[in-house]
Amino acid sequence: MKPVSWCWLSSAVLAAFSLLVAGNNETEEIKDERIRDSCPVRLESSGKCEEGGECPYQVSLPPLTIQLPRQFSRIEEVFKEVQNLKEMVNTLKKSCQDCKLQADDSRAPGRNGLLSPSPGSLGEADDNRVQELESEVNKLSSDLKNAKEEIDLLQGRLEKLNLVNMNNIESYVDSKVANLTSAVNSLDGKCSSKCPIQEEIQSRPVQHLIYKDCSDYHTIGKRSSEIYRVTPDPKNSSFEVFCDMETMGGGWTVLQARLDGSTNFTRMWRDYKVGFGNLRREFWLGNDKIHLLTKSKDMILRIDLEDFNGVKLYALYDQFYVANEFLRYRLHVGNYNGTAGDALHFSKHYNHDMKFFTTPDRDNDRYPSGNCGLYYSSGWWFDACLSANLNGKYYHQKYRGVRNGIFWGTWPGISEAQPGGYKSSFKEAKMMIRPKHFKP
Ligand SMILES: *[C@@H]1O[C@H](CO)[C@@H](O)[C@H](O)[C@H]1NC(C)=O
Ligand SMILES: *[C@@H]1O[C@H](CO)[C@@H](O)[C@H](O)[C@H]1NC(C)=O
Ligand SMILES: *[C@@H]1O[C@H](CO)[C@@H](O)[C@H](O)[C@H]1NC(C)=O
Ligand SMILES: *[C@@H]1O[C@H](CO)[C@@H](O)[C@H](O)[C@H]1NC(C)=O
Ligand SMILES: *[C@@H]1O[C@H](CO)[C@@H](O)[C@H](O)[C@H]1NC(C)=O
Ligand SMILES: [Ca+2]
Repeated sequence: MKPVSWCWLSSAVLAAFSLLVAGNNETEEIKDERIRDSCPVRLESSGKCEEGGECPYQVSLPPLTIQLPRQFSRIEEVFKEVQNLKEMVNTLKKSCQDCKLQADDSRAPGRNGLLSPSPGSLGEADDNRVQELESEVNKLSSDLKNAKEEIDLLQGRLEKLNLVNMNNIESYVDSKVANLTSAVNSLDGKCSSKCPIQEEIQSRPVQHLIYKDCSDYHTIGKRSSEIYRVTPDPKNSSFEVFCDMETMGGGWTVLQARLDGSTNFTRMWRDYKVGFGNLRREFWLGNDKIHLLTKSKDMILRIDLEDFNGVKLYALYDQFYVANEFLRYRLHVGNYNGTAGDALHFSKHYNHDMKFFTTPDRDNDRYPSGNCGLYYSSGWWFDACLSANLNGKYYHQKYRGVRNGIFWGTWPGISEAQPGGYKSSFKEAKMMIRPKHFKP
C-alpha cells in the first residue's frame, strides 16, 4: 500500500479513527497543494500495513491553529461593507427626498419663472430604485446571516467540507457586495443628476461648463492633449486632469503616468488618496478622484506600456471602478482585450480584481505575514502579492534583487528572469479611462 496522507482540521475527527476509510475516497478533492500545505494537522500512515489489519498511523499535531478565524474576519469585513452600504442607501434616500421637496418648492408658479421637466415622475422612479435597493440590502444581510450560521454549524463538523464551503461563501458574498456597490453607485449618479435644484436650475445657464471627464471635452471639439478641469460629481469639487486626445480616438482621462523616474512612487496612504506628482510628467491622480471619476460613468481602462527595447503593448479592460476610501478603494476590473496580456487576472492565486488598495503604511493585502506595499515599495491593489505593479520603483535599466520595479507579469519574456538574475523594467507606463459608451 502506498503511503497516504490526509489533512484534518478537527481534533474530534482525529479521534474517530474509523472515519479514515470513508475519508480515503475524498482525498481527491483536497489534493490542491495550497490547501494541503496550509493545513496544520497531518495524519500519515507509515506504509507498513498488515493484510486485513490496521495500519499504524503517525499523528503530528502542531499547536492547533484552525483556519477558520481568517475566514471569519472576511465575513466580518463584509458585514462592515454591508453596514456602510446601508448607510449610503439611507443617505441617498434622504437626499432624494430633500431633492424632491426642493424641486416641488421651485416649481411653485411665479417663484422664479423657471420650469423643470417633470422632476416629480423622475423622483418617483428614484424612490422605487431606493426601495428596490433597500430590499436588496436587507436580503443580502439575511443571506450573510445564513452564511454565518452555516459556518457556525460547519465549524464543529467534518472539516474538509468546511473549507470548500468557506471558499464558496467568500466569493458569493464578494460578488453580492460588488453588485450592490455598483447598484448604489448608479443610484447615486442618478440621484444627483436628476436633482433639479442642483443641476437643472442652478447650473442651467452654465451647463456647458460642466465637464465630467476628458470625453466631454472631446465631445465639444477639444483635440489637444492638455490639462483640463473636470467635475465628475456636481456635488463635489472639481480638479485638473491630463487628457489624452490622441490614443484610439482620444477622450481619455489619465490616472497614472511613468516616464522618467522624476516622481517617487514609494508613498503612504495619504499621498495615494489625494494624488501626487506632476500631471504633465509622472503622477498618480489620487484614489479619491479616481473613485469620483469611475463612479460618475461606466468606465473602461487602458494601460499602455513600453519597455527599454522600444516594444509597445497595451491592455484594455471593459470595466474599471474603484470604490471609496471606506471600502479601501477596492478595485473592480472587467474583461481583458489587448496585446500586453491580462496581468491583472494572472491566475487564481494572482488576481488583482476585487483587491483592496495597500500602501507601505496600510496593509489591506492578502499576504498574511507581511505588507506587500512595504516589500514592493508602492501603493497598489495587491493580492498576495502581485502579478502586476505599475507603481513600482522606476529603474532606468535592468536590476537585481526584490522585483519591486514597474511590473507587468504577462509581458513577453518577463517570466524567464532567474530568481537571482537581472529583472527587466519598463520605460513608460500609463493608465487611463474613458466612458464605456463613448464613441470618438
Ligand atoms: C468513491 O466515490 C465514487 C464517486 O464519488 C464512487 O463511485 C465510489 O464507489 C467510491 N469508492 C469507495 C471505495 O467508496
Ligand atoms: C450580479 O449581477 C449580475 C448582472 O447584473 C448577475 O448576472 C449576477 O448573478 C449577480 N450576482 C449576484 C451574486 O447576485
Ligand atoms: C522615495 O521615497 C522613499 C520614502 O520616503 C525613500 O525611502 C526613498 O529613498 C525615495 N526614493 C528615491 C529614489 O528618492
Ligand atoms: C467628495 O468626494 C470625496 C472622495 O470620494 C468624499 O470623501 C467626500 O465626502 C465628497 N464630498 C461630498 C460633499 O460629497
Ligand atoms: C478586442 O479589440 C479589438 C480591437 O478593438 C476588437 O476588434 C475585438 O473584437 C476585441 N475583442 C473582444 C473579445 O472584445
Ligand atoms: Ca498583509
